[in-house]
Amino acid sequence: MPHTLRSFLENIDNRILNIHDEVDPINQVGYLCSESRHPLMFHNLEGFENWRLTDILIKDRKGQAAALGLEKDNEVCPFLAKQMANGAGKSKMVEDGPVKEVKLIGDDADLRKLPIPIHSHGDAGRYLGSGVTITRDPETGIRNESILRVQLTDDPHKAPFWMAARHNYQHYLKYVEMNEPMPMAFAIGLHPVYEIMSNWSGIHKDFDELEYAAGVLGEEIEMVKCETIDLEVPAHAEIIIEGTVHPTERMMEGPFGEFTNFGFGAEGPAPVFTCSAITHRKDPIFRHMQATWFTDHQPLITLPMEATYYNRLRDTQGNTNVLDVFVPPWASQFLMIVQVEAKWDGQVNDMLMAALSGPNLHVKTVIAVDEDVDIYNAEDVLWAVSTRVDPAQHVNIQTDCRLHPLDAVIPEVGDEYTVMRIGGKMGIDATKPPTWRAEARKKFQRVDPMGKGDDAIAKLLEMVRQPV
Ligand SMILES: [Mn+2]
Repeated sequence: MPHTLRSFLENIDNRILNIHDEVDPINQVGYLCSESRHPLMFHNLEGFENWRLTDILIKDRKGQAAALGLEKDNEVCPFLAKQMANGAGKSKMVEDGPVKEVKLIGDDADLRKLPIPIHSHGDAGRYLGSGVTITRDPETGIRNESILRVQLTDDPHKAPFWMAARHNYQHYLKYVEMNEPMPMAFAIGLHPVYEIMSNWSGIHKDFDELEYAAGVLGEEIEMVKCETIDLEVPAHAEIIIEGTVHPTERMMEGPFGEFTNFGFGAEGPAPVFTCSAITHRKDPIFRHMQATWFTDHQPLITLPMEATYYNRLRDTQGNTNVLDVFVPPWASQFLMIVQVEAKWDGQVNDMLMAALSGPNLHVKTVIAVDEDVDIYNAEDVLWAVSTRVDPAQHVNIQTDCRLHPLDAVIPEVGDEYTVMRIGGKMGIDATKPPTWRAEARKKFQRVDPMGKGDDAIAKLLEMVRQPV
């Protein structure tokens, strides 16, 4: 059985909060998703009969572990890193698939009829933030996927979108050069591993992100031909939106509340998607991704980042004992915490520089901590920063680096289609002296409260730890 959104929902069935009350998806879903600690399924969408909407599937390590078929939280990053190091899988063409059960072509393909929410107060309109965006390189024939933000308008078929500087953008520039419309499709509602890997930013000369995800899952992904454009899309998606992007057409796009928690930073004239077909399942589930603070939006991007950096940083100086990497969702993806056990002096600083110049533009601050610090716990990490850092020795600041286009505090440099920013990056070494200087390292050993390790007090321990 292929890995689909539905197979994943079945796996986490006992964790899903099913909401049968009527909810207005356009105006009410955003806050509910943003506040939820549970995977959500809305069964009763006002104005959208027959549709369901789901979100908050992989917000925490528990959901991520479920997507990867794992038991423990701290297996997530090392496991994904290992699967990614094994390389990409394959895709195969099939004649038909469930996503073709309903076909809306031409005038019937009205984007406004999908239960696409408004994410935040101040947004320019309803936004599709959960479409895996598919384009193909006109020279190499290799597809690319990413997840872009797409704004609905009063026109049923026109949707300006923000062309972030990713591989899809490079395809677009080639079509602009040829002065031809670019075929583009959005796949909504896939198994989360396909959504996660669509946000991977590495180089891929002979495979695409969907095939990479198929490798992680150990399957071949089945693709079907589009109805109105020359492109292949996942056969088991819930919804496919097909269309083209004209090389010179522009509409105003934004503002849009982003993962930074700001609504500004990339708004302006933007390329326009013209929808020519929508296909979907008979009883479609709209997979939403709410773009505000600490929702699925963050881990969708940070998971492949964490795994990529885990592999990359272990390679520093040929062999660095990196234990885990965490890009905390509460820090809007710009901060990375690396848990490491360094053997030699200088090893942590080299590793920090490798982290600061990695494949993702997000990483602005990197904090290195030891094996005795819980990297998922902000208080513990800040304890290490507070007690194991001499700012004069252990903070490394670089200038004139390229940073994420949505990092609004960083100065902007001009470009016609997208936003570029140049500014500083910082590495903080909050680790103890390395293991080869055992005496110096000992001074930074944490003390344990008396009684720790005594099984006789386990029950009392549970009691005192209860939230008030
Ligand atoms: Mn790519």
